[in-house]
Amino acid sequence: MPNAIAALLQGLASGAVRVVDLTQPLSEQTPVLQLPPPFANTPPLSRRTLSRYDEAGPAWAWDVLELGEHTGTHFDAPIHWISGQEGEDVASVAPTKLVAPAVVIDRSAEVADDPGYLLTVAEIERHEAEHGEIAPGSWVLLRSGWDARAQDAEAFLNAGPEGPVTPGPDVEAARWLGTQRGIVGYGVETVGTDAGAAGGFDPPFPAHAFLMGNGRYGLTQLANLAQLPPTGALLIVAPLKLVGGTGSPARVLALV
Ligand code: 23J
Ligand code: MN
Repeated sequence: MPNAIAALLQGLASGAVRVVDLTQPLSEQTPVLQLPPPFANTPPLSRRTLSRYDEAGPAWAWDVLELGEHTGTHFDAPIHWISGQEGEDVASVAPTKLVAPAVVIDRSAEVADDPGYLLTVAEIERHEAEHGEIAPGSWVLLRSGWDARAQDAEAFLNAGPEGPVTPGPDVEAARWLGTQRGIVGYGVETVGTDAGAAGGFDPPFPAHAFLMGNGRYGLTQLANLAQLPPTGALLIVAPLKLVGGTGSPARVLALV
């Protein structure tokens, strides 16, 4: 296809190809993961002013940021987890992996009934029976409807007496995602790729353990997955090229 880029540009110009922003806005109000003691927690975004068209900078405004690598819509690199500690940091991720097809598993109806919904291997296989086998090199995205809560920290984190109640894969689905289809990674609308209850699973946080341990990536706090088809969208994931980084806030776009 000698004119593939020209065809894409024409599709963008005509509206036949749409750009969907899968990124949540990043502000001081963006909710962050809350781990129980004794674990350290990631800070939300905070900003300090350097200048505002004033004596510190007469014609310019700029700020200094403080935020976690895992604050807001973000990318998890393999070295984020102990199982992937010999793997890639964010800067080492090949750009071809950052432009890849997306498979969307929509379980928003199930999650509406059960916010602690666990995705199982049987459910992934049910999706494959309907939409075809997940192609190697794809992102798998779980559409849960959780993005509707993203502007309300309490509803988004959904902490109950037993800890957070949010959807995610069970242990065997996490193992499957890490090992069975050669996926690039797994992305979600919730604060982490693991279910809220996953700290009590064996292994703890299995999505992190099996994804990172197999060189796969994670994407969290995504928006607008409802606008994606089950297959056929193209994801563009842009984390900072942070040397030694375990993750990075990312702009995530889909071409539909
Ligand atoms: C550290 C420990 C547990 C979790 C996480 C980080 C994340 O969700 C993350 O942002 O990678 S669940
Ligand atoms: Mn993370």
